[in-house]
Amino acid sequence: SSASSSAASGKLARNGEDKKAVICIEGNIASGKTTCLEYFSKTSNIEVLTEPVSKWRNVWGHNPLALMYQDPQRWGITLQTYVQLTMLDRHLSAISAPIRMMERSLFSAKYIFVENLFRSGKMPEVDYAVLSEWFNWITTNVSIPVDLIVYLQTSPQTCYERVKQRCREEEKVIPLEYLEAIHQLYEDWVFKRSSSPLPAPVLVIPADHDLQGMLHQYEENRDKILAYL
Ligand code: DCP
Repeated sequence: SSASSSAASGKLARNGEDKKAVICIEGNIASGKTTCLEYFSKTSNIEVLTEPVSKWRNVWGHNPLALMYQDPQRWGITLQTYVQLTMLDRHLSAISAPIRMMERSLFSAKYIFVENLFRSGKMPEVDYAVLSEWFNWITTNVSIPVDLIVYLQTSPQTCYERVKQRCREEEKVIPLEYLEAIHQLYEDWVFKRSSSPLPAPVLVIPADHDLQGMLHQYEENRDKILAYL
């Protein structure tokens, strides 16, 4: 974003440090974000942060991810409050390479997942209000620079098949309609100006291909991604 790049050039002017770039990999559940990050982790100068999903499955011995899927009305806010904290922690952690790639962001957690719970009637308005106030406070008071969003664009059907294939226990209850709703929110966010604000420009990568096809996509887009920064 222009705000983050001017902040970065200000930093450059003050202490001669090089600008560090942050890329967020975004996409539906099982769109292949982890594979993408694995591919780029082999590139020098890029540090890769995976999503803190293991934390969402175990906080003090509790599994808020599983609880959310079992009863979103009751546990949606519990999971999403913790997701917001863990994403904020990721965004604010010290960057050790010129380029950081991370899985999802504080922004998609709010604009896609919290939004979906609320719009589908699975989150009480008071929970949505409290999460929104937290989110607004954070984004007003803390600088969260993002330079590029890479959107792995899939069909909900592809994600549905991948979710079934990988058999993550918590996700066994996910119906196709859930993936369709997440898909629609992502599409609106990326392509519709009237939707939630984008923190950075977006590069779209078609992601319905099989593993070999995807590795080929990443190879082809590698220079494009690096050229953005
Ligand atoms: N999740 C959620 N709310 C969020 C973020 C994630 O409910 N704000 C859920 C969706 C998934 C699980 O957490 O069930 C893991 O999320 P991802 O889809 O990001 O992780 P994957 O491992 O599925 O990514 P990929 O398969 O693309 O590598």
